[in-house]
Amino acid sequence: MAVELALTRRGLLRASAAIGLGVLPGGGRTVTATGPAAVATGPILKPLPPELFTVFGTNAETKWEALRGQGYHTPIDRFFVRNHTATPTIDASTWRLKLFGSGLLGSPTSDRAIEFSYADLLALPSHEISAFIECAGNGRSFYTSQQGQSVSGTAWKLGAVGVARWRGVRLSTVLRRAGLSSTAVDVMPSGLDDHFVSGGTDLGPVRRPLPIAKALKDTLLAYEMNGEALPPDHGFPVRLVVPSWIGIASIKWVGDIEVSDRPLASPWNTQFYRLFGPDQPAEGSPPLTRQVVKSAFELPWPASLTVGRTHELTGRSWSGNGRVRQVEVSVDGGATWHRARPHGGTTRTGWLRWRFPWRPTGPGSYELLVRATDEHGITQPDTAAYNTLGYLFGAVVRHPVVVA
Ligand SMILES: Nc1nc2c(c(=O)[nH]1)N[C@H]1C(S)=C(S)[C@@H](COP(=O)(O)O)O[C@H]1N2
Ligand SMILES: [Mo]
Repeated sequence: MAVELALTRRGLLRASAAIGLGVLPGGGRTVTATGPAAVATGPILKPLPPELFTVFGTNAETKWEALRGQGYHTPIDRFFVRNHTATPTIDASTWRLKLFGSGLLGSPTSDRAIEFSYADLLALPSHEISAFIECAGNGRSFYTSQQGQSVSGTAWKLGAVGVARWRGVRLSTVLRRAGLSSTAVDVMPSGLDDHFVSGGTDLGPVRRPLPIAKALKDTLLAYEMNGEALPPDHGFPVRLVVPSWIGIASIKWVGDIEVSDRPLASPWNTQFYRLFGPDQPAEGSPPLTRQVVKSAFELPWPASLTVGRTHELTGRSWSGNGRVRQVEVSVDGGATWHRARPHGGTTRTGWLRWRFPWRPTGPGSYELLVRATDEHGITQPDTAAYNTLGYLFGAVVRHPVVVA
């Protein structure tokens, strides 16, 4: 209880700090609907030192070697950021979460929405989970470098993923307090960041429908990350955390949530975040939901290791289907596989850390391979199913290493 109160107070202090930022001179950008935003110095506010991140425009990828020696959770200073536009600075004292739509009792319209303040949410029963957030496009560059296929989108390696401890209110709690109707089928959270403009078309705020079953199952409205108030880049004051699902489901800077008694649509479940291409259904796959099984070494890309000694290779594996059960490493291009040694446990929605001692036989160029199998017996394949937008690259990645 004491801890709870302390964290709440810290959250409010953070909120005050954000209010302070809101009055810095030079404000130009405004956040639609709920309040003013300060000018961002760049699309991402936190420092992005080159030893921790690779920057791609409005996005920053975690360098895997920066996770070596870190604990189970990805520290905030090295958690990847995926912004369609730019991190807004939101004033938590005037911010309101607004719920409306035909899936709520009385079908309130957006101008008569049910409102929750930041303090209202902090006062509701809180819940904490460990969960990864991973971009659907994580690993996208390997479609090209390993499979010779052309794809569009950010050329991530494997660093568009992180695991954090998220605390907040269950979305189910807020939906029920708002008067959830038994006829609701979809909810659609909408971000307060700038509208996303693609090919000259304003696609509106970043938003994506979420089926009511997933919304009620384990989705969180998070206001803390790793015990701190949610940082601006990760969705302050409140974001969704949709465990095991592709990152776009976890809408940041939530302003409103439409609750509907009929299926909802947005560009993020129609033109993006579905599989398109010759091997896919003509109209495209259904909207993507869960992530696939993946593994990564905590090594630079490429890595350099010294000859004549044993190196402790380390890494992490995760799956959108549940716990990772087994991890295997190959140092001979996939001819033979050896069990890696797990340490530290895992959860259904997090990852598993592992180690593998390796003594290179001599100097030269190597490719290190790692593959995981999850609790459903699903193992990473040798190739990933091609799709033009480069989503869900779950194949074994060949990590280049020079031994000298
Ligand atoms: N409002 C809003 N929510 C968003 C996004 C965004 O650009 N705007 N990006 C989404 C995508 S594509 C991903 S992968 C995750 C990234 O979360 P992170 O930046 O906290 O790592 O946020 C999602 N939520
Ligand atoms: Mo993403």
